[in-house]
Amino acid sequence: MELGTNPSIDCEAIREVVIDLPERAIPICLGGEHSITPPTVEALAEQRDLGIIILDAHLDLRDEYGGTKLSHASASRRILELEEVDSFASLGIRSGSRDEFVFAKENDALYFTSDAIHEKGIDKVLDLALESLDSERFYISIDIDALDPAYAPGTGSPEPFGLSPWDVRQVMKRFAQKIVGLDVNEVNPTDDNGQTAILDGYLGGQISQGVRGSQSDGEEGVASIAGELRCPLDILS
Ligand SMILES: [Mn+2]
Repeated sequence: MELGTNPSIDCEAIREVVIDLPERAIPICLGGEHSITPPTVEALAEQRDLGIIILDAHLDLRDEYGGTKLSHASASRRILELEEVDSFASLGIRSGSRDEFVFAKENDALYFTSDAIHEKGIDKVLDLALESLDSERFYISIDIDALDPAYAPGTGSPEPFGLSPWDVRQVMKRFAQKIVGLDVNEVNPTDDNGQTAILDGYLGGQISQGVRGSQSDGEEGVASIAGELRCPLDILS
């Protein structure tokens, strides 16, 4: 489906489409704004227990932004308000207002900074996250600005000192067998020289093939994620 520019209409349209999907379907949503995530999560959470993993430079915990509660800057806040969601973590955080950090602390919103991922390594941080998240199935939302702007400059609010593509690929590999939905958002072609679009295509397209493969073929499918992403390097060598 293609969306317009009115968030309230679009959010309802997304919710209606996702809630009608068969349970075995894995919705993959390409944004567009990060405001595509809350209605997708809401629809999926009504059907099953699921944890939420957000990759983002920003906390997105503002109650409203730009005069709307459906802003990209409020995406995580809207998700945390859903009664069905009690398992949530965001990774790659390096930006937020004082109020957002206070809200996170007061509401036990789990987040890991990009500094923590750089210092501990992504696998250690994922171990810590999984210890706290009591879910078997996960929805993963990738705000492309979670990545360092050196890798993904084509986005509206770039923040330096971000994640590497290897970090993000490792998240996908660790969760491949548990993913029930995925989105990649906040890609802005007007600020891009093509490299952000390439990552967007890999994350939303090729990795989704690996996710599908991993859930139907077991470990072999998980390996296929790395296999497909290695292809360009294989060609170079
Ligand atoms: Mn962001």
